[in-house]
Amino acid sequence: MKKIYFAGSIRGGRIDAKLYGRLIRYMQKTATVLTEHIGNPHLNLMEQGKRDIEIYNEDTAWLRESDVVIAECTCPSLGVGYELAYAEKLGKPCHIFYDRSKTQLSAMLTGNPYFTIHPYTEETEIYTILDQIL
Ligand code: 6IA
Repeated sequence: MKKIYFAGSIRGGRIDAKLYGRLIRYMQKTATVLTEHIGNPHLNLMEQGKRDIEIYNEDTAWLRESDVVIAECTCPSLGVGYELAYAEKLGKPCHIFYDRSKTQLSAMLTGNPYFTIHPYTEETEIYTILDQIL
């Protein structure tokens, strides 16, 4: 099974947390998602259980272990942008999804031909493309 690093906003804002959860559950039917916590709508942003240095070390290790990176970028997140640049340096395939009716993606992503970018208008379009990726 392919190992997926799914990236979505955490401190950038949790407005799309439920969408992340649906995407993760869909991918888990045919792949291993290393970052399933991203879709947890109850993730407590104030919780100090894990130190940031541990989060960074764990996430960068998962990025190295992953076969493909899938990012939902409708809600802008510095962490997701950083992860995408990190994944590019590792040569991991990167697929970026965003709702074209809600946001304009950063030129630092759209201007980089390394990334495969999938603008969508309906959530159902994402699942069709995920089937091709997985
Ligand atoms: O800048 P952001 O927080 O929006 O960055 C989101 C991205 O960074 C996600 O794709 C995650 O892979 C990673 N990330 C950021 N915070 C965490 C985290 N925090 N746990 C795991 N990965 C994270 C736990 C909750 C924390 C706020 C206490």
